[in-house]
Amino acid sequence: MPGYRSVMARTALRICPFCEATCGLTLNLDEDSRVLGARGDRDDVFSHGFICPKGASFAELDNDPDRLSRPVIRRGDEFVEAGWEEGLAAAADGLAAVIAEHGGPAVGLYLGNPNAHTVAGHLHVPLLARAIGTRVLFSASTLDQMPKQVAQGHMFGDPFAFSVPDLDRTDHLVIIGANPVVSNGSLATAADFPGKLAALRKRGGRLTVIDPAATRTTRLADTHLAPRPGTDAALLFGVVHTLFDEGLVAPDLGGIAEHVVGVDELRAAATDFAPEQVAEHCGVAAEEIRDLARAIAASPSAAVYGRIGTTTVEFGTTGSWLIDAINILTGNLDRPGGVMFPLAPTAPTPRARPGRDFRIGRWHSRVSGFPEVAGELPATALAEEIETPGPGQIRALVAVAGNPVLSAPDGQRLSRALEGIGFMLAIDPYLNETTRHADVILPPPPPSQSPHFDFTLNRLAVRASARYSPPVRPPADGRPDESAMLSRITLALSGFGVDSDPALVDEQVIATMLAKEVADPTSPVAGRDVGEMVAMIPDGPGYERRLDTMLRLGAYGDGFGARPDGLTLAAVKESPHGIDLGPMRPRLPDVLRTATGKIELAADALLADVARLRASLHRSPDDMLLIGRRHLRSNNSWMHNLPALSGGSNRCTLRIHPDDAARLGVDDVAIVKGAGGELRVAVEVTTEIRPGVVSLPHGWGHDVEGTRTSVASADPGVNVNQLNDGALLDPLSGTAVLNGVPVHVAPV
Ligand SMILES: Nc1nc2c(c(=O)[nH]1)N[C@H]1C(S)=C(S)[C@@H](COP(=O)(O)OP(=O)(O)OC[C@H]3O[C@@H](n4cnc5c(=O)[nH]c(N)nc54)[C@H](O)[C@@H]3O)O[C@H]1N2
Ligand SMILES: Nc1nc2c(c(=O)[nH]1)N[C@H]1C(S)=C(S)[C@@H](COP(=O)(O)OP(=O)(O)OC[C@H]3O[C@@H](n4cnc5c(=O)[nH]c(N)nc54)[C@H](O)[C@@H]3O)O[C@H]1N2
Ligand code: SF4
Ligand SMILES: [Mo]
Repeated sequence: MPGYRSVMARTALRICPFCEATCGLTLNLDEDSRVLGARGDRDDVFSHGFICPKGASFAELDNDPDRLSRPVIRRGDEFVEAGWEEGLAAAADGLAAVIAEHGGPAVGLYLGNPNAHTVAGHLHVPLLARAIGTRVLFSASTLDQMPKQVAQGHMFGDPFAFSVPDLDRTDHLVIIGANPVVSNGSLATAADFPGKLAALRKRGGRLTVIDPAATRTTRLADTHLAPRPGTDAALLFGVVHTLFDEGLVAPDLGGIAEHVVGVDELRAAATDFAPEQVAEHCGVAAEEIRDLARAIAASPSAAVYGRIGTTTVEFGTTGSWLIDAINILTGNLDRPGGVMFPLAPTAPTPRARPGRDFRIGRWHSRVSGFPEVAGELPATALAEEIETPGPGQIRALVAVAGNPVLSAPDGQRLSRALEGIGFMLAIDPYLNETTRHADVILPPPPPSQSPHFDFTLNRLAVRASARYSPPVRPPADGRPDESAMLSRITLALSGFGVDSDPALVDEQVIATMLAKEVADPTSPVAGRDVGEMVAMIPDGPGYERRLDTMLRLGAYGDGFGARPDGLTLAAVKESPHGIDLGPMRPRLPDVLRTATGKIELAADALLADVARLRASLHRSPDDMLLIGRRHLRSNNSWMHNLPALSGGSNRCTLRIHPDDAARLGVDDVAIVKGAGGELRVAVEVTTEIRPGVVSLPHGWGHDVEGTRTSVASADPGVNVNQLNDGALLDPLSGTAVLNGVPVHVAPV
């Protein structure tokens, strides 16, 4: 900062909220607790000092002068700053007016990616949705991992029963459609992914990567297969076929056969997918597919792990299903070195509960009739639900931590829809491509002034730990934290004043949670007195009191004194570098929630979609297929405003193979056309991509009017999702096809 001389006064520990790796950071603070810098915390029990360029830019992000520090309210074409009371009242009144006239279901919610990282996103957003009285919910999940959740729902009975690769112990890691050396891992929370891949090699293990592009991760691989985008499900069926065909299925499925049904049905479904039948379609030799099956089966342990390149595709759910089917058939589910089910510190104490078959379509979207999936509607349906008149039309939107104008297909259409919406509330620190359409923006405090606990990512962690970071200082000048903001709007919509104490919301939740527990004979606190337990929770902000309650009732918890050595928030606070809770442990059958209590290896809903995959084998290939990529110094759409992370090469360029570039006659600039629009883009000719495929990163296109992101706007890039009209979905999960999108590439 010009003219600002800061001297480091102290340090504070804080878990990094910028990606799924959850690294422990040490922040350098000045005497006003302003963040001066960040480094990896070597004593952190989970991350042991690892840090990446994004974490290292913590100070810039925290102090970004473009961050909003006060509410802004739209007055005509302008935003004006307002005080907190006024901003919160405007938010609550705007929503209340729409609810009064059109009902709660006229309010839609869009929840973006950082909700998986914030305390408020986990604890307080669901309560706001309930107070509004809406289930018209959209999120980044249907631009991301929903197919895996649906597959898990059908197989394990619980869409949140995440199977995670045991990175620290596996002998053979098979990575499909992920680039964790750059992304730092996703749906596999592990700090220092590069170090874990090096350790795998050092212990004599093997790495196979399946990706149409050459990446920093494929460079470390023993074997790299480069299929045509969107064909992984067929390739994986080729592997399943080979396992049966060559007698490679593990005896007794590695010891879990008693928990599995559907082996014969899966064998039958794989009949038509012999490697020889899928090879040409996938662009991978049949012998390579057979070798992959043999190598997985022959490894003492193996973990097949799929990410974005396997989910945001036409057959995303089928691919996610087959990944775990291979893990199961080769005896690698629920055993060390294979894929396992993490047990988070806030997960309830495991106990037998009756199951029910997972179903989608408990309700449907109004315009296109898309089935609800895990309580959500497809993000690609948001614009039409706002645009289309009639009963149930979305009249108001609450967008929390999301930028769908850039992250979802056809942002121009969504922008137009948002221009005409009755009321929009954004809870977001930036005035960006999406929030510029809001009537009220409420900015949460910077990360250093927010608490951090990984409710969501602990469920995906390759090793269990309990770590909590309180805010390094509370926000000043009466500024509410994000939890308080949400709670106060929740209270206002529930008939209390917007100036009510936000803790009321949390106390109500705690009372309800404990009442349910004491009534459950299998609970560690069965039959206890609720009031006595409430009195045991230390004073503090509502989110801390709820966290303490969850930890104490949880799998590692003290059961409110029943297990004196167990976890409490106080104990976690006494260990600021975290408490290690050990490697993943086998969890079958406790984790299963299907009606049969078994793993459904061939659920009807999954089998029903196989015909569509079979038909795709005979489609004539498209001219060019577009895929995405990520950059180490970028994070979806919202970190392009930090000087330390901007500039450099290979940012928002179209990667294309030299053969294609020559054939199509493109050199430094090209026109790319897709169903949703066309873009003029800088070209990067490289052999690091398969012929027939081009790649562009997402989250760019910061050249629209009316935003306040000065650094990002100066180097805006193009919005890849404008090429996509959103018509292509994985029908089982409502997830947008963002990889393997047909495009035309031509010279300017
Ligand atoms: N073509 C293509 N499109 C993609 C993808 C792709 O691979 N290719 N990837 C998809 C994936 S995986 C995802 S997850 C989505 C992401 O989609 P979104 O979640 O819609 O977009 P983000 O860019 O992550 O936007 C995050 C927003 O949260 C705000 N924010 C940051 N911190 C906080 C906070 O603490 N509190 C609040 N309230 N707000 C905060 C930021 O300012 C920003 O506006 O994009 C998807 N879109
Ligand atoms: N630096 C950085 N880190 C991030 C993010 C970021 O934007 N920047 N975003 C975060 C988020 S929200 C997420 S969800 C994670 C995602 O984490 P990852 O899934 O690891 O993300 P990507 O780096 O996009 O890797 C996807 C890979 O899939 C390949 N691919 C594309 N299509 C196909 C296909 O059809 N088949 C196969 N087999 N491969 C394909 C691409 O070439 C690419 O290398 O990253 C998180 N971490
Ligand atoms: S890897 Fe992820 S969690 Fe770790 S420092 Fe980087 S952004 Fe933060
Ligand atoms: Mo994501």
